[in-house]
Formats: sequence, structure tokens, C-alpha cells
Amino acid sequence: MTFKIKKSTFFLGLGIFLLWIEESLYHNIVTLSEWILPIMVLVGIFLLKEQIKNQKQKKYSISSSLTLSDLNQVISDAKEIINCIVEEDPSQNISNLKIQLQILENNPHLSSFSIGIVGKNNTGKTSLKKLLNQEKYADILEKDIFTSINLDVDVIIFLVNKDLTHSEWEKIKLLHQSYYPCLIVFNKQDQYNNEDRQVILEKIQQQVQSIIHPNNVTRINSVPEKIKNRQYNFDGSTREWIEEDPPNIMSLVHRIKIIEGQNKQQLFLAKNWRTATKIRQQAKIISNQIRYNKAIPIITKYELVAATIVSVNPISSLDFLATAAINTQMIIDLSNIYKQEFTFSQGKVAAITIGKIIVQLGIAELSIHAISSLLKSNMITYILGSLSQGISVAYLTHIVGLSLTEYFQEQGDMVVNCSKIDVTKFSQIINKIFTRTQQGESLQIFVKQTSSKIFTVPTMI
Ligand SMILES: Nc1nc2c(ncn2[C@@H]2O[C@H](COP(=O)(O)OP(=O)(O)OP(=O)(O)O)[C@@H](O)[C@H]2O)c(=O)[nH]1
Ligand SMILES: [Mg+2]
Repeated sequence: MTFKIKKSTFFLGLGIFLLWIEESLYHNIVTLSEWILPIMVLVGIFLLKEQIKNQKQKKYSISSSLTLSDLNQVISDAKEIINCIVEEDPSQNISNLKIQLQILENNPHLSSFSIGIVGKNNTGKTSLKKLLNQEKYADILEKDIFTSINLDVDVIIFLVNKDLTHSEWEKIKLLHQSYYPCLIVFNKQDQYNNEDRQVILEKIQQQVQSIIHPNNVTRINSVPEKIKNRQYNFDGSTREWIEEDPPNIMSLVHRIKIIEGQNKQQLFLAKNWRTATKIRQQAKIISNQIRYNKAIPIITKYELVAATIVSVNPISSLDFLATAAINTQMIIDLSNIYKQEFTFSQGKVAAITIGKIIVQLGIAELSIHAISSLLKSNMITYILGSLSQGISVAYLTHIVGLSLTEYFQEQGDMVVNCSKIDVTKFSQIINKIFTRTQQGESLQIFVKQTSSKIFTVPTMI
């Protein structure tokens, strides 16, 4: 395993280390320059800051310049997945996806301009929709913020009634990542006095400024604003009445018109990109399901192989248990299903890596404990002690196999294939799968099913 030390960490670490040396060997090392050490620490801090800044930028500055080649890339990815589906399971009916993709490839023109109004409950979506209808915008969809936002629209109006909450901001970032032009609209401003309205608007502008231009943050009233008036008469009496200011959405309509007028080509590109992305996602779900269905019988086969080996040769150490549970051929078979195609030697290296991971994470030991305590405390008393080891090893194979399917599935989404197991990623996946299989009745069900299979399966080796 190789570790790469980041430049900043290296300088910072070296600086601090040298400072420590200087401190501890103060009287001996007189030659160390007084200046070099603080400079190294400063360089380290500077690089660290730069790195944090870059990470932040990477996270928040989402590209708004979508190109035709981005769209073509998604279309060709989707096509590739669809071809794999046809090859791997010709019985799948995916004509719908194929047709949608064909339409996209024929370069469809922008249909009528459509708007999506998104916001939390009660923010005024329906009221605004009615007003926009009066402005001749007919194609308008309304969507609650908590449902998945996959709207087939050109522009999104994001409604809020005060400054943004964390969940609203997260949603806006997601919309932006899908290249929706977003207008953030502060509705019900009549509920605040004039001064507060401006403060809230500016706060929202500031909150979204990393991805949305302040001009695209506006405030409106979607229902008549009620203004209370009181008149004092000379005779001491008073007269009160309520005046209604009509709804005001002019600033918003102005912004919509600008977006509609200026960015036709970009709107068209973004909409097609979203459609292509949706097709790709749907194809991916089908492809994953096909592969998973093929992977499960393979994992089950190797569970039984491992259980049988161990039942005949009882386990003497955890390492042996790990070795028995991770069959190189299982890794190769699963890698083939997910088109990662490990060679035998790559499979062997992967088996060793995974073996180390499950021992180091304590998963091997925990599995034995979980199984043996379940057998002891349970009604499955007919299982002989030696078979408990067999079931433990089958359980470990089960966890490793499931983790590999998830790992290969995720690797398939990467641009570059790698035939070496990524230790951090695999550790996260196996931890997750292990925890999941410990929940509810799943472990008990597994033990029952596996034990009945072991009893009926003749010795395979
Ligand atoms: N004071 C004030 N009230 C408003 C304004 N806009 C809408 N409302 C009121 O807010 C309430 C909810 O408005 P809707 O338009 O139904 O809001 P919605 O987002 O569609 O609500 P749901 O669909 O239930 O999530 C209604 O009572 C509206 O009259 C506004 O600008 N000012
Ligand atoms: Mg509504």
C-alpha cells in the first residue's frame, strides 16, 4: 500500500518536527537557521489554507457552462449502458429508453417555455402560479421541496418566505448542478416591515451568491397586501379601514423574460442534458439489477464451498477463516459480471487485501461471535459445534460477496477502471453491509437457510 503525503501537510509537519528537534536539542543544534523553521511552518499553513480554499471552491463553484460535448458524453454513456443491457439480458424490455435516446440524438427543438415552482409547504406556490398564468405563462409545474426534483422544465422559481434554511440551500445547489436556471424568490414580504424586507433579501442574495447572481434573487407579493389605515377626526372620533395593494410580481416577470429571451440555446442544451441524464440513470438501475441477479447465485455458491471446506478442516486461526471466506475465483467471477475483468493474479492480490481488511476491521471476529452466540441462544440446537465455523465462514463470504458487488458497481461509474481494491472505499462498503446484515432477523434467516443447505450439500472437495 502506498501513501501520498500532501505538500502542505509535509511542510507543516516538517516545520513542526524541526521546531521540536530544535527545542529538544536546543543546546546541541546551533547551526539551524533561525529563519528557516518559521518560514517552513508558514509555507505549510499557507499551502494548507490554499488546499482548504480549493476544496471549498471545488465543492461550491459548479460549472454553469454546459457544452454540447457534455451532452454528447451523457448520451454516449447511456447508449453504452443500454448496449450492455441488451447483451447481458436480451429479455429486458427497454424499447422506451431506446426511443427516448433516439429522439434526443435527433436534436429536438425547444418546446414551449416551461416553469417549475419549487418551495416548502405554504410558501405561496399555487398563488404565484395563478398570477403567472395571467402573464401568459401556461406551462407551470408546482413541486414541494422535499419530493425529488426532476422536473421537465426550463427554469425554476425557488420560493422562500424568509432567509434560506440549510435544506433549502442544499436543494438549490442540487438544482444548479442539474443546470436549471434558478430564480430565488422571497414571497410574502408584506409580512415584514420595509426595512426588514430589504435586509432579508440581501441576506438571501449573500447566501446564494456563490452560484446565483444577485439579480436573480427578487422579492414579490403573491396576494394583495393589506394596509391598515386610521384617520383621526376633529370631533375625536377615529375611522379605520383596510386598503389592499394588488399583488406585485413584476420584478420576477422581468427576470423570467430575460432568461427566456437571452439563453434559448443554453436552456435547450440543459433540458436535453437532464433528459439524457435521466435516461442514463434509468438504464443504470436496470443494468445494476441484472448484474446483481447474476451475482447472488455466485455468492451463494461460494458460501457453500467455504462452509464445506471449513466443516472438513476446522479453523485454527482468524487468518485462516478470512482466507477460506475470500475465494479468489469468486472475486474474478464477480469482477467479470461488472465488466471489471480481474485476472487471476489481480484476484489473488485483491483476496489478500480484503482478507487484511476484514481481520483489521474486526469483521471476521465479530462474525464468529455473532453466529456462535446466535446458535447458543437459539432454538437451532441441532447444529453441531463444528458446523458453526462453517456457517461463520459462509456468512463472511456472504458479506464479502455483497460488498464486492456494491464496490464493483460503484467502480463501474468511474471514468478509469482500476483492478486494485481501494482499501478505504472497500472498508466503508463492507462496514455498511456488515451492519446491515446484523439488523433485524437477517442474520437468523441466513443461519437457518445456510445450515439447511450445508446439511444437504455433499462434501464438495
Ligand atoms: N401575506 C401573504 N400571504 C400569501 C402570499 N402568497 C401566498 N400567501 C398565502 O399563503 C397561503 C398558502 O399559499 P399557497 O399559494 O396555497 O401556497 P402553496 O405553496 O401552494 O401551499 P402548498 O401547496 O400547500 O404547499 C395562502 O393562504 C395564501 O393566501 C403573500 O405574498 N403574502
Ligand atoms: Mg399549492
